[in-house]
Amino acid sequence: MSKRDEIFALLLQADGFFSGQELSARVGISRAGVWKHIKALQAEGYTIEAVRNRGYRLQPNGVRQQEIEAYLQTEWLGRAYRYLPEVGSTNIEAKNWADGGAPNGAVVMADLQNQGRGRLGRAWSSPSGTGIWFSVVLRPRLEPSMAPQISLTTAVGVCAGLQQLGYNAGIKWPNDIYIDGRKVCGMLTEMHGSMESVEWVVVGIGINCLNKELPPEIKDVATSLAIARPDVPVVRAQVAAVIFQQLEKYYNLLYEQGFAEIRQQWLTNNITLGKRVKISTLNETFYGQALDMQEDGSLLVKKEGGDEFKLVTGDVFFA
Ligand code: BT5
Repeated sequence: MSKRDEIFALLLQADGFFSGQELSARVGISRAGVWKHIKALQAEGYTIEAVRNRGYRLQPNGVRQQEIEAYLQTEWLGRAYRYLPEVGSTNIEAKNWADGGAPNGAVVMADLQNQGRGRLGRAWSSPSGTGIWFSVVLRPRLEPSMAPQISLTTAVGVCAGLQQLGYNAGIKWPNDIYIDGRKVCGMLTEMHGSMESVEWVVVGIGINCLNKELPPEIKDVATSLAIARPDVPVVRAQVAAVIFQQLEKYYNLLYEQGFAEIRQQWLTNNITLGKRVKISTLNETFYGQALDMQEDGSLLVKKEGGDEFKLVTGDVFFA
């Protein structure tokens, strides 16, 4: 544990103020050194009061490992955990960690991504102090053709977690999570392996949590937990831990029982089927009605004019 993590852990455990003198003695650095780390934690977005003769008091409003662990009930997902205050993209960090031997279930979490990415190189807005931006390393025993199942399972897990927390979440094909007709969460799945077997899958998940406002370019199509339910206080570490648990549950189910039950859960919670949609693929754009999500994860669409179309990759808009 770094000195900063040690200081953080002591402040987290303290129920109230913790004296600067005792911090310096316990961690084995000068009081000026303690102050330097307090400033750095404040720069990470933590609210830490400093009061003469009383010491420091922390408001745990972040996503460091110790905060997550206070809520975490998983066996394997999120037990190996790396927190980075600022990063380009957690998917890139997780892919590097996966290549370097990260265990199944390892998580990279950031407070701020300055190069957050969506699919097809689109930007993902990930400001500090607002969301949970993380990537999970999975080492499933699956054939590469089953990768879409991982994405759909991820959607089922995140949706279940948000519902458990009291949000009216639903899944838009393939794996966006919506509340009240707006996107609250997106996912980016990347994979590495041979034709026969998957070596690792990195699932990147971004959930808007505390944002009271969203950037102009997405504010009409996106939402956050705080916007969706201003009456519910949002603790990001709790949101993350609940979602880790639901993800673990549904990945276990996928590995143990196959895709059929996951598909049922997806169907139960989807907001896509039966709707009039605009489909945009690399080659064409058309309107139709979403009919079914098939065993291979594709979306069956009845095109306006008659033909059925099997959508494997592309964007779906409600029309
Ligand atoms: C996605 O792409 O929805 C995948 C987003 C994955 C983000 C996570 S965060 C952790 C990990 N690290 C990364 O770098 N990425 C993953 P796509 O379906 O292509 O949607 C992208 C579109 O969503 C953008 O073009 C915007 O219109 C919109 N968008 C951008 N930021 C958003 C946000 N914070 N909330 C809702 N919508 C957003």
